[in-house]
Order: sequence, then C-alpha cells, then structure tokens
Amino acid sequence: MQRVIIHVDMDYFYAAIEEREDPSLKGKAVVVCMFSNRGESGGAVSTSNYIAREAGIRSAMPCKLARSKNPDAVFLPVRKKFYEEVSSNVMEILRSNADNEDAFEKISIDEAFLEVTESCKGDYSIAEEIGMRIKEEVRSSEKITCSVGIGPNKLISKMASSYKKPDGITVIKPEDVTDFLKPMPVKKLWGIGKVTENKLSEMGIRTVEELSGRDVMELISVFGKNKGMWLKQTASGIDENPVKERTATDQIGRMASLKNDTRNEDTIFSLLEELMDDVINKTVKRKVSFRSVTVTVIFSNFKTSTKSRTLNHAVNDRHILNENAKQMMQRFLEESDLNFRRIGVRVGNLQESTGQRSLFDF
Ligand code: TTP
Ligand code: CA
Repeated sequence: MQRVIIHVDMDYFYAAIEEREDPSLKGKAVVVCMFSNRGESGGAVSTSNYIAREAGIRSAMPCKLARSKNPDAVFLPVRKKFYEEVSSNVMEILRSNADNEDAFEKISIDEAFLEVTESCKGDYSIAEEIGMRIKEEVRSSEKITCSVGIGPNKLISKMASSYKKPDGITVIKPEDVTDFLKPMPVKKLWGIGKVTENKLSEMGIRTVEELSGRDVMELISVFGKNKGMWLKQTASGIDENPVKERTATDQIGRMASLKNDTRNEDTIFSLLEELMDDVINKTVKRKVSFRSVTVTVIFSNFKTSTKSRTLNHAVNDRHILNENAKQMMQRFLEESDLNFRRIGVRVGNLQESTGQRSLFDF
C-alpha cells in the first residue's frame, strides 16, 4: 500500500501562545523576542504573529529593526520553557493520531510527521478527516491553530502544510504531486538552501518543473553524485525516508554569547573550551559516545552558520571533540570577517558507551 503521511506545523507558534495567554493582545501586532544578555537593545525576533508580518517583521531580524517597522507592536520576551510544555501537549495529540507510537517523528518544537497509512487504508478522504480531527483536538486542547499537509511522503506533506497558512489543510494525492510541484520556485523544495538555489539559477533552473526536466548526469556533474541524485528525485516528488522517531536526546549541545561581538581568537577559543567541557561532561554522565560534532556561529548581523563532521566511529574523547570543533571554528574565522556574537558546539549520533575505554578515561 502507498504510504500516507501527515505533516503538522503550528501557526506563528510562540506568538500564538502569547496571544492565548493574554486576550488583550488580540488584533495587535505581537513580536516575540529573544533578548540577549545585553538587555532589550540586543536580541533577535523569534517569531511574530501575522499582523506583525504585514509590516515586514520576520524571524531572526534584530528586535531593534522590528521595532522601527512597527513601533506599535507589542514586544514580549521568549518563554521557551513554557512553549516547550505546550509543544509536548501538542506532540502527544499528534502522536496519538499516528498509526502507532513509532509512526511519529517530531522535527522541531512545533512540527511533526505522522504516518496514517494503516488508519486510513490508503484513502485520502479518511486521511483528510484525520487531519481535520487533529486540528480540532489541538484547537480545543491548546487554543491555538496549526496547518496540516497530507501526501504520499514526508517531502510532499511538509511542503503541503506550508501551502496554506495559517489554519490550513492541504491534501496532495499521489496523482496530484507533479502538478503541485511543477510551478514552484526551487527554493520551496524542502532541503534546498540559498547556495543550491543560486547554483541552480546559474544553470537557468528556476522552477521545480525545470529542475525535474534536467538530465540527472548534468546535475551530478555540478553537485556530485549524492546531491545530484537527490535533486532529481526531490524535483520529481520522490522521498522514501521513513517516519521515524528522532529523539531530542540524540544530541547534546551548549551555546553561549560572547561578552562582546569579537573576532579575537583567544576569547572565542576559551569560550569554546568551556562549552566543550560542559558537553563532554554530559556525555560522560549519560554514558554515551558520539559520532558527529557540530559547531555553530551566530555572527554580529545575526546570520547563523553551522559546520558538522561525522567521525569514523563513535567515541567519547575530549581530544577528538577538541580537535574537530577547533578546526571548524578556525574555518569560520578564515571564511568570514564578521564579528562573532554567539557560538555553540554539540555532539550527535549518540550511542551507549559499551564500556570500552577512551582517552577521556585516562
Ligand atoms: P516556525 O514554524 O518557523 O515559525 P512560526 O510557527 O512562528 O510561524 P509559521 O506560522 O510561519 O509556521 O518556527 C516555530 C517557532 O520556532 C517559532 O514560533 C519561534 C521559533 N523560532 C525562533 O526562535 N527563531 C527563528 O529564527 C525561527 C524561524 C523560529
Ligand atoms: Ca510553525
């Protein structure tokens, strides 16, 4: 039987929760801000409601700039812990609508996939009823709205949920996939970033239809084998990845702001050391090894960039973490002349340590 997958994305999530908590915000522009440790003058927009978006306020924009775009907007500080509680209530509702416990995959604080192939026996009208039921359950339990996408795989359901927002539901049956994708600009394809978009544009490819019409060998010659094949498949609406739980505990990370924006290597590396110590201590406490190392930098203009490495095998080794994280941080310093604002390091692909000793044990 062909799979049927639902993707759910909460609408303007943090701001929607704030609206719910304070009915006097209704009808006003609401902006939720991540204020930095430098108080209200710093910080970036986490999200805003749709009224605020009309004024051009967007996620990741400096709060100062947002304020200049709509001085009447209400600015509120992020209450992450609280949103996480709402998120876990929502996730429970979503999980309970999946075929079984394992047919569920949370992908962020406000998004998840669930497979309903068995519950709807491949029938899209039943799948749509499940989608409507989810919307109703979330609305009555949490008093907020979500947008739902339904399709034959994760790629299509994810793109369908953002097709009509807020409070939308979009059903794309297998026979409608091609028409759904064809006119879209390639940047709308899930997984295509700015760099790929630009490269494709240089090749004269702007729409998904244009991309799917290209020979796979041509794409491979530009993007390499894996990416070239992935692009061809994605443009054809093919995605065979299973819906599979990726627990948030699959990663351990820490992030912190530098006291001032800086490019001073000593300052940056000494904060990195501190973060790495914390991370490695947590892995020891949890008795896990890691196979990937990721370093994140948020630059003074709020641009965020990450670099990742996958190791040959899982280790719990402070020196290996040190070496990889420092090399990636060095690359960031070489590649950009912006000041650094915030840095982070995390390890992932965690596995239970099997008792073998690592350098760290000595
Ligand atoms: P999104 O789903 O990207 O955005 P949203 O739910 O606010 O709005 P939409 O209706 O368009 O889906 O992100 C979910 C939450 O994650 C968002 O409410 C706040 C947080 N977030 C940040 O803190 N910083 C960011 O840069 C982004 C994009 C999101
Ligand atoms: Ca959302």
